[in-house]
Amino acid sequence: MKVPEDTAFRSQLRSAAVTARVGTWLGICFTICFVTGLISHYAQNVSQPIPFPTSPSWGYRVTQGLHVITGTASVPLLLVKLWTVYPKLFARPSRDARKLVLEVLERGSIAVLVAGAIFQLASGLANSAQWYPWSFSFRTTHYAIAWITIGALLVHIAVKLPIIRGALTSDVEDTTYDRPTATEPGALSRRGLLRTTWVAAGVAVLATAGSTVPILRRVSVLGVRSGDGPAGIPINKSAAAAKVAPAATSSGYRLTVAYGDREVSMTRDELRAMEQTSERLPIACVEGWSASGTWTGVRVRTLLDLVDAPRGSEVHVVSLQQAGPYKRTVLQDGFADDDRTLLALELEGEPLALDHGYPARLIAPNRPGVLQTKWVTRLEVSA
Ligand SMILES: Nc1nc2c(c(=O)[nH]1)N[C@H]1C(S)=C(S)[C@@H](COP(=O)(O)O)O[C@H]1N2
Ligand SMILES: [Mo]
Repeated sequence: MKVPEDTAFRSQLRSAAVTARVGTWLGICFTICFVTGLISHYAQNVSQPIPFPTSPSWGYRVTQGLHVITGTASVPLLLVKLWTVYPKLFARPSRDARKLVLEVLERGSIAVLVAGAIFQLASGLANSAQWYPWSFSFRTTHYAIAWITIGALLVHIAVKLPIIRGALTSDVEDTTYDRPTATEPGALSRRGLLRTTWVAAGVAVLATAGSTVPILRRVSVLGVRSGDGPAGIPINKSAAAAKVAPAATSSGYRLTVAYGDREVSMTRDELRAMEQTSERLPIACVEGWSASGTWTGVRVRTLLDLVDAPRGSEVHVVSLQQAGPYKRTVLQDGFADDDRTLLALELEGEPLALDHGYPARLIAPNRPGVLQTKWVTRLEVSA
């Protein structure tokens, strides 16, 4: 097979005029994705030198919803953008040594950018579909590659800035920056291609946004996990998958609050007999879906007072679950002391479903869903 040369690609659609316009939106999406990703990563850090805020309670719901929506919209944008530029892969290398060095550097940075972008979108989409065909830690890897990708993106924008500026300030039909052989009309006009691209990105947004925005639920074919589950809140890990059913339904269940050598243990009925508080708070999963519910239970702060734990204490929340990364989470002091943070016993006026964390679960404002620990059996205050 003969490798084609870039001169063999003749469509006028493959023009910097198109690339720059699609690239602008891709850049916007990547920037939002990067910033909201940093927020999500920080929110899941155990140590938070600057305390993650507990207000607004829906903050993480918005940032993580945006993260997954902009990531999904990036898929069609990236595909179109790559399609408009890939003939350049086949361009003859320069004979001039100095130019050649610059070309190699530029192509190297683009290779990093393309590989990073594809990795981020593919791993992110797989993760939001709860498909984990890998053995590395998703969060660590996605975070590291994000920095590499955004760095390569900045270099790319800096290198291309004159062309980007020129292309964006002239008409979309302008041919100034076209390859000399890209002269044949395409299957549709440049405007038509751009419109199709915006529609594809829009469809991708609608198809995912439904897992966060209730009125979009019915059009949300990709937001599969939304709206099902008891009280309209999806179930992430079921009691069966977490292997907690016998312990969670046993009459031997106790909630223990421990601080130093002080310990208090209570049955679920004893928890029910304490002052009950109701809060409307969302579960906002890192995978993008979110849903609000009215939770009723005992304030975590009230429970900590039973063992005289001082304000400003960090609390370890321990689940009945015996294995898995979320069987034990850290509740930072800002969350522990917030009056809206509950050990919930009920959802929408009904006892928690076993899958939602019966007999008791943590629910705190503005907290990634992954840290809203279910089947809680122990609150341990760090002394
Ligand atoms: N013990 C335990 N708690 C857990 C999990 C888990 O795997 N084990 N999953 C978390 C995740 S990822 C989310 S999004 C929420 C979902 O709560 P729900 O299933 O009640 O909607 O529970 C969290 N609590
Ligand atoms: Mo989650």
